[in-house]
Amino acid sequence: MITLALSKGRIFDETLPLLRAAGIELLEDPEKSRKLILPTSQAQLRVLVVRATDVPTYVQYGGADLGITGRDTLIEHAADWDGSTSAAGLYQPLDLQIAACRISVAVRADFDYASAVRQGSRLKVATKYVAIAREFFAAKGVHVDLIKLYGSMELAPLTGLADAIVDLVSTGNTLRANDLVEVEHIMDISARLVVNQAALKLKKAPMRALIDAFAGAVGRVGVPS
Ligand code: PRT
Ligand code: MG
Repeated sequence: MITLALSKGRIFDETLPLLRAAGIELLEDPEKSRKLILPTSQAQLRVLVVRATDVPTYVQYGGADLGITGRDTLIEHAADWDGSTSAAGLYQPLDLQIAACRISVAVRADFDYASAVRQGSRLKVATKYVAIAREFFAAKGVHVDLIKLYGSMELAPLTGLADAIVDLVSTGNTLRANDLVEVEHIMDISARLVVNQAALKLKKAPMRALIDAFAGAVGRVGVPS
């Protein structure tokens, strides 16, 4: 049996066409079913429905053989794990080119970011992506106080909680709707296939076949969101 960890929401929606292109159908609709382990049209493959931020953990410890998760989530997971940017036991063979976005710094339209950075002021930065933000501002030599949030980051500059946020941006509509402007593009993000290294050794043939099926599906479906 091979176990694939997925999270509901954005990544799930964009993964379904990839699975289909790889010849795999879910036998139950995860939006309707309360089951957290879903059978697929391939008897030897099942899907685990986990929280997005838990995907790397399941794969790292072997609770799942593979998983699909954002590069953002992978980097933060690795930093929590050992301070690195690549968690032990996690092999990352494939950029699936789905759930594409970027991670950026945004501020209120009336905040003079360039001057604040030039004058060496201490910047208050709110984010869910503490490791990515810390590394980015350290490399620029900008002093920051990081404030960890779990959602609705856009509120932080509007309420005076922070000067800036580090968050995912795709269309930019959310920033615009909240009178925020993007002032730095930190990195591009997309969903990655991650694989447990021990599982790859122990179940070599079926795991390789599945990874190859995903690789082929990316070529066929691979229109970035
Ligand atoms: O809610 P939970 O904590 O369980 O998980 P989650 O919120 O991390 O899951 P989900 O499904 O919302 O997102 C999972 C992954 O999708 C992220 O880790 C990214 O890798 C990827 N992704 C791609 C995005 C976006 N694009 C995106 N635009 N995740 C979130 N957003 C949000 C962004 O945070 C902002 O609030 O959408 C808003 C901006 O969108 P625009 O189009 O207005 O710019
Ligand atoms: Mg969410």
